Amino acid sequence: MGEVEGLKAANAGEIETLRIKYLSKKGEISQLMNDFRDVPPEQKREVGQYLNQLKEKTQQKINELKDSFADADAPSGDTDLTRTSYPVEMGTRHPLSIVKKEICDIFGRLGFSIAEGPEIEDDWHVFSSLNFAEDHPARDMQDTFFISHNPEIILRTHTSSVQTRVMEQQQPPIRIVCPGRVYRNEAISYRAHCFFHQVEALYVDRNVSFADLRQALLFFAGELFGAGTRIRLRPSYFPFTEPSAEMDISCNLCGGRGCQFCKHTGWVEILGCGMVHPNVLDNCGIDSRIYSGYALGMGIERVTNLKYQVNDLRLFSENDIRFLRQFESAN
Ligand code: 2U9
Repeated sequence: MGEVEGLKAANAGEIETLRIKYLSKKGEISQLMNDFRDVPPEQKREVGQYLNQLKEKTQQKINELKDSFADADAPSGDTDLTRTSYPVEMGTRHPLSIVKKEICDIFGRLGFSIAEGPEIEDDWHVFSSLNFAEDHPARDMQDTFFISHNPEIILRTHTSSVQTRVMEQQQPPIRIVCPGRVYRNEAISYRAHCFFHQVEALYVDRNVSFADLRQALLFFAGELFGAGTRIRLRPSYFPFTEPSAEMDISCNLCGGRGCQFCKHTGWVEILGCGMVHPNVLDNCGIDSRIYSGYALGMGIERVTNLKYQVNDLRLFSENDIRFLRQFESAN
């Protein structure tokens, strides 16, 4: 039993009862405060002082009572040590984080290490060093978010800028995987967003060939989508790779027979890739007469959509726990 000058309480619950009785909005002291307006003017000063002191002292005594029970670690008579604890809700990893880690781990097994860089970038690292022509549409304000024009500071539109930074600072062999958020000036819909996430990989060394790229891609597809996943490479164009290709995987929903998901082709597009353009190597201080390299890039949202059949991009950034909880078992 705790007692402080007339106020007694046997436990924390009783202290709260006292607090409510005296100090809550409808408590006795608050009532007195309300009646204060009827006090004649000549007594207001004295009664006011008295009321304030009464309120302060009561609060102080209640605090002292609380302190006298504060040794909560020592179990008192009314502590039930057998009572079950409150359930602690476990959080889950975000689906994009799950897939990003899976992709990076696969490249990790091929000897790639992770490299990261700034999201706010300059024109050189995002466009010029990567062989984008002066009038390339990606440089346009309609496609890229500008922070300033002179000097040109932008939000990166791909993580390739991380690779250009690494190449400027390091001579081959370079074997890096670059995950990160990128920004594009797009209207938000179920299939486009103004930011999304990429993983890109870069391997530069002597004698790196397209055959090395193809073998790495085959390994990657089998690890991410299951053994037996087939790949096909279609010719494509990117300013920073030559030759360039897009990779499809055999549809893992219908096993390649054709379904709505793969638009009855048996194949789904998954990433872009190619041999690093010699201009890009030279721009970053790597001698393209000695070294060659391959690079590839993919959108994490796209891979996640394919793996988990998510059909609205906006779900990834809305933080609706009914959506996020569905990935508990994938953690
Ligand atoms: C350096 C040189 C070359 C990275 C590459 C792609 C192909 C590609 C897209 C996939 C879908 C972007 O997320 S997406 O919209 N990317 O197709 N990316 S090759 O090539 C590089 C990177 C860095 C220095």
